[in-house]
Amino acid sequence: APIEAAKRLAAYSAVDHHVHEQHRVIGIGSGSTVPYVVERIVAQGEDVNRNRVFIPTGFQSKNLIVDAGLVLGDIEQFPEIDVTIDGADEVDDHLNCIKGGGGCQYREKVLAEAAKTFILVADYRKKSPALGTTWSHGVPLEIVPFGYARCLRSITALGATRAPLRMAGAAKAGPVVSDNGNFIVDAVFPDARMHQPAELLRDLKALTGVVEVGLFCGVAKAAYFGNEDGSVTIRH
Ligand code: DER
Repeated sequence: APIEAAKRLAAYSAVDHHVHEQHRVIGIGSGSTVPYVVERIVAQGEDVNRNRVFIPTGFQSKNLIVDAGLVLGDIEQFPEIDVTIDGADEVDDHLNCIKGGGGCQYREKVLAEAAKTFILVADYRKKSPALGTTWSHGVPLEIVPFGYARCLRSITALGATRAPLRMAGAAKAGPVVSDNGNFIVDAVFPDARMHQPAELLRDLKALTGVVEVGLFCGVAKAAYFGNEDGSVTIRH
């Protein structure tokens, strides 16, 4: 499938450029692209991986590391990360990105900020001139359950046209609960706000009850996109 091949391309290229012998504390993100990151790191061999620890960004990320036979590390023990590699839902020309499609944006942002180098990997669908162009599901937010109705009202007052709780769907009656025990909200804002992500991030973070926002601005050092034609686009 072209999209899976593009994910693998991006992931392999990012690992080959940014994960070398001297990189020993490695942050692993969430989603369906990062399994190819782990695959490429495992292929570097047991000798180099024996001296590394891998920090997860949630339940799925942790199981990726454990299932690959890599050494699991805790961010409290390894607060300085050499390189974190993670996926994204949409990336603009300035490397601002929407993250949180998988509801892991809180721990993802902790690991992104803890890393000397934070790298995004994605297939061609995520490459965009401005946020909100290809990703129409809004900005994923993590909010505390206590007082969530008031919090939703404050998000709407900020200009969100829709701010529904992310529901678990058929899997379970009721809302999705994050790895941190909070609710996820997908807040849709008009393009004018999405095109100024740093300002929107600042306004959202100021709201009582908002724990974290799936807007990463000025964090990524580079983004690797796998293309349909088998080429890789690297944005710095
Ligand atoms: O939730 C996230 O931010 C993840 O990184 C995810 O959105 C990436 O999606 P992917 O499955 O396309 O890699």
